[in-house]
Amino acid sequence: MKDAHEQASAWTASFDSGKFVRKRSEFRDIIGQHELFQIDDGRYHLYVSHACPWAHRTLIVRALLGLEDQLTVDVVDWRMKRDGSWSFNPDEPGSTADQINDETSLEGVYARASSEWRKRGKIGTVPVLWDKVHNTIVNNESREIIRMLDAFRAKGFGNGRTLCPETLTDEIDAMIDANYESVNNGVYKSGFARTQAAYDEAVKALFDRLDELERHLDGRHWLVGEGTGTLTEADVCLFTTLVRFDLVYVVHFKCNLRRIMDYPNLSAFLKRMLEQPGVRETCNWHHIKSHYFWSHQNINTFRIIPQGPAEGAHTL
Ligand SMILES: N[C@@H](CCC(=O)N[C@@H](CS)C(=O)NCC(=O)O)C(=O)O
Repeated sequence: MKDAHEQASAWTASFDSGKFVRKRSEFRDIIGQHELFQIDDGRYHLYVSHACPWAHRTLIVRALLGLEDQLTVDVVDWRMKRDGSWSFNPDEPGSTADQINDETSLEGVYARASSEWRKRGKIGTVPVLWDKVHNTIVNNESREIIRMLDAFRAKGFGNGRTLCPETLTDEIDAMIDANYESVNNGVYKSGFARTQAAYDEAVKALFDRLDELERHLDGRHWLVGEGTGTLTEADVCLFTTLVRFDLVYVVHFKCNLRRIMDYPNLSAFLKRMLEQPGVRETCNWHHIKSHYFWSHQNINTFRIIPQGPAEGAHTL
């Protein structure tokens, strides 16, 4: 029991009356805002996990904006260590070595960026945006990273598309905010709750918001914009949670009032996103499923990875 307790508190940072409280991202520089971090050809690198919904956002935006040549990527092993840390394992299909810093763990990358990192006993999260010129971490907050990638367009990089048109920025931010605590973080609050009350509260907020989104998507293709809408960052941010829902969260995080496949409009939204060129290629089902069930031993003691859902029992 002590081990399980320690494991959870290392990577979740804290609990408040049994409620899961996510830690703050620590590296918050913005490319282009400071002369230290300019947008130069091929200068930046992403460290991601295919399992992680936050890191997945950055991979999707990279694909949709055609920034593959600009941003190199390394992928950690899907097995998160008991203390919540990530390592590199090039022998694992879908994972890579650390091709930039030749570290064996993401902790090593964080330590290069901050000499204090190891002393402070913190655990580094994915995604990480790395600057190859100054050999440091620019930012480790997914929402800020995807917004920065949009700015590459101004320097002529990528396919010229935007996922954050200026006229829609406020609407996009409001939509991302509205989904963050209830849905994106809500599934974790449900799964990691340590009291019945904390769990009940999280599940109610989660499904109330999914019900609202189901109604919101009636007659619309995308969350934000005129008419049927425009594909924006808000869709990407919702998608990475929805795409893990029937596969993992329903069982592992006890989010089982309904599945996404029980919501016609949310299911259609999921399919529509998966059909966008480049998006399906960013989804590694094996990493996603194995990671959660194997890594969170505090809520799945024997690390049994379920066989299902069978084809036809999910929306993917
Ligand atoms: N706020 C961060 C959250 C990132 C995050 O929590 N990533 C998880 C993986 S899903 C992680 O790396 N956890 C390791 C840990 O917390 O020890 C973001 O959106 O970028």
